[in-house]
Amino acid sequence: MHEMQQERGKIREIINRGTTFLVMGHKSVDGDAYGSSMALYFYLKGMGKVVEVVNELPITPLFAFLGVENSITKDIQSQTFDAIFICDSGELSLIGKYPDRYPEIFQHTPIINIDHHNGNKLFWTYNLVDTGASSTCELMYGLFEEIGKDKSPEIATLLLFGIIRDTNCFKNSIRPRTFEVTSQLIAEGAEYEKIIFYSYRSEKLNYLKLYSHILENLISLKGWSIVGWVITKEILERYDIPEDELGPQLINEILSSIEGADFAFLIKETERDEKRLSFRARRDGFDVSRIARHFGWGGHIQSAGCRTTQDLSEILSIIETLEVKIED
Ligand SMILES: [Mn+2]
Repeated sequence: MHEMQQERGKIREIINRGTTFLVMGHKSVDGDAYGSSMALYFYLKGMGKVVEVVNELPITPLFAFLGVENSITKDIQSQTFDAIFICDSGELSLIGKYPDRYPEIFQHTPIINIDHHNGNKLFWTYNLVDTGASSTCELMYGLFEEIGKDKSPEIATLLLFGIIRDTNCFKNSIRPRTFEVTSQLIAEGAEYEKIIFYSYRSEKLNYLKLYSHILENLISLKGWSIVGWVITKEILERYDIPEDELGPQLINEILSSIEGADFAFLIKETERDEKRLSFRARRDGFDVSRIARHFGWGGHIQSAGCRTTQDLSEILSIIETLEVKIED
């Protein structure tokens, strides 16, 4: 904890002294990566800094309800920055091709990593990394506290959005600090009800029909101890669902709620010849990040993801045979 405090102090100094910053989260941005990087973007702008926020992939329209001006660009405009912030990603490979496309910038700029993923390599210039945190947004709150400038209700909403999405509405990875931060954010004007309404009470009818299809076509491995489902392009077309709108909700709300299952998986075919895999443990004692790490990616004990170009049958066999039960 003392080290975290020191690191926050150093980052505060860099922010106070610098003028130009680059902010990014992992590509295929989720609520936490979006909330933390956009909150940081607005916070730094509010301090009079010049800030760019980038992502390779388009942001899902599902985040539009937040009403945040879309400031995310695909390309980096400036040549130099005082620091690069990488939010919610413990690996350089997850932020896309920026280090390859802009080697000058990445070789000569301090990188500040704010993250909570297991397996973070801590090889950044500054590491505000706490794997016990619910979300990167929870850690971002601590950094803003350290800096001490007031947050707008818009920033508070972005941070709360990340916390709610990463904890799946306070079901996973929570600790007392999560609720302290949540309480403060609501006091600062975060729109709790709006986040809940649009995240959990706005299911479209075609999605509910898809859920019925899923339940009819579940894949079960090892009896019913592992359950999952494969999203193909054909299914997405049949139910008229954009590819980027489907993923976490399905596995959180449907697959990992099935009685008797230890963990659940979701395999999604993407545009390229690649598959996106998500895993959720249904209960304690199972570390699904082991499977994601097998494919060279990572995540948390209860919730992890990865990408692979391997065949479906190979993937299923790995999921079935890899040991994820945590030994006592
Ligand atoms: Mn996160």
